[in-house]
Amino acid sequence: MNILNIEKPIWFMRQAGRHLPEYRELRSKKKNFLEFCFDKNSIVEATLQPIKRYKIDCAIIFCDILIVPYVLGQSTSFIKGEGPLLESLSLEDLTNLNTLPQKEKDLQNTYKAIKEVREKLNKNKSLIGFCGGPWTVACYMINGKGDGKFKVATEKIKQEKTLLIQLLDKLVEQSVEHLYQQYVCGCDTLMIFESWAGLVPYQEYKDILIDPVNKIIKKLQLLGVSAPIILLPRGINKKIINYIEKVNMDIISVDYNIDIEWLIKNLRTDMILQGNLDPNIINKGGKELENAVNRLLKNTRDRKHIYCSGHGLLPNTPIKNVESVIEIIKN
Ligand code: 1CP
Repeated sequence: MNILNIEKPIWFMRQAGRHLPEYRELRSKKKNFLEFCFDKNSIVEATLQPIKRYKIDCAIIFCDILIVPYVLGQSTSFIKGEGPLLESLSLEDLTNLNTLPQKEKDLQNTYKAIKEVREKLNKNKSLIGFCGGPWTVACYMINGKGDGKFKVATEKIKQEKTLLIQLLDKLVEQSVEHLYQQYVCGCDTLMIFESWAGLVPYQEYKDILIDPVNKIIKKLQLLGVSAPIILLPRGINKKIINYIEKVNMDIISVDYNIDIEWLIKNLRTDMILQGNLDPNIINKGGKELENAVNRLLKNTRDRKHIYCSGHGLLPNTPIKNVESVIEIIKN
């Protein structure tokens, strides 16, 4: 069932992996992350683990936004304790990459896993497929690693914008293909993580953030995809109002730096929001967490809202804190 048809949906970003002991146990059976990420049985199990543990309404397929550069043939690895590391290539070389059939075969396991998860998952629960926003994926491809600043990538906006847009266009095509396959295999809701939107200067929003994502949405519509599309433009603060006006997503995911009370007051009432619980507060728990959840419930009581964290759960988040968020919202 897609997320919009669930009465009061609740899930957490990065609910699979990281904070769950059963995930760490499962993960320890495979040497490296990519091996795990393309193993059908591991994907099925990791995707379903949070659903088995918590009374949540959505499963998000276990994958990563960086499988797109991997499939394009940019050598990609995940270093324990450090994160992703991508082969150093010039922007021109990146724009000339083409899907490698051998690597595409790995992705077939993800699609097979989606079919199996859909069979195993209760029909009343949503299955979310996802990809990274073109800009966010380009940040990692150009920079080679995640350092939170992506200076090399942001400089390209000024220095080599034409080439950068060519790369974004390539990523649009790849993202459409990947999201479409996830949809065909059983994902009823799709999400685009534009995690590094906040690094783009406002005057460049149209070319770097808005047009590429709109192209993805438009192409999916032309392919007959009816799944609602959730978009997370992380870190753009008050510019989110303008962004929402220009981008054709169905649901806007609101990060935890945005004051949702302010947003609701300043936004048209028919826009569906998701978020925006602070993962740091979920991590801390106690009275502060209780207050935060109650504040969110109060602010969203007159509208359709998808209850979710404003960004990924932290690796050391206690299980009982996640349970207490669900408990307060469900009751
Ligand atoms: O060995 C391991 O277990 C590696 C840790 C890990 C995991 C569990 C990585 C490497 N990716 C994932 C899975 C993942 N990634 C999921 C599905 C499972 C879940 O629910 O946790 C999802 C939805 C993602 C999405 C993702 N990957 C984003 C977008 C969301 C966000 O957090 O902003 C981003 C930016 C990535 C890149 C990435 N992959 C892995 C890491 C450590 C990172 C972040 C690198 C950085 O800090 O810049």
